[in-house]
Amino acid sequence: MDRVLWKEREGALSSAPSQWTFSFLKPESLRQRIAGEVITRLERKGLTLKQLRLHRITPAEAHALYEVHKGKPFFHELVDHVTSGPVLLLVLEGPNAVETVRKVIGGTNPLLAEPGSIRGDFSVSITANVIHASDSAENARREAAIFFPEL
Ligand code: FUP
Repeated sequence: MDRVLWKEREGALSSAPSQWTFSFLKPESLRQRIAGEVITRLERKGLTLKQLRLHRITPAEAHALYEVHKGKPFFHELVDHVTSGPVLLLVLEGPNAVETVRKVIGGTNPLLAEPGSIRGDFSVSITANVIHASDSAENARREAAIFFPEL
């Protein structure tokens, strides 16, 4: 991108309110070695990495993270999956970060996720759908606090 276009884009982005959100790359992203590409897509959309940590999610953390899904038929499979290997925890900051990240990621179900979105391009399973991102600012605070209590 040339300098003028870059400056215009930065200007347009900076007029939206800045916000942060929580996300993590699920174990299959690291197994498939697509972590760098996923992060690049988020950065290209104007998001800045504020925190980044390789982590093995414990069953207790997974239960806290997905507490709204307790009792649903997929709950145990989901907990088993996110605890099955290292994940990459992220805190991302940028204009309308919660909404922007959700848009870049795409829909939950890989069959319905938009082509061009991260899940639309990389995910093959509803549980192993490459990346998680908070769906509201309130949930971002709650979820980030599980892994980054200092925030
Ligand atoms: P999302 O916010 O897009 O990750 O989606 P949800 O909050 O609806 O789902 C949370 C997690 O449960 C996702 F990783 C997908 C998983 N899930 C299943 O494994 N099976 C289902 O039928 C629905 C969701």
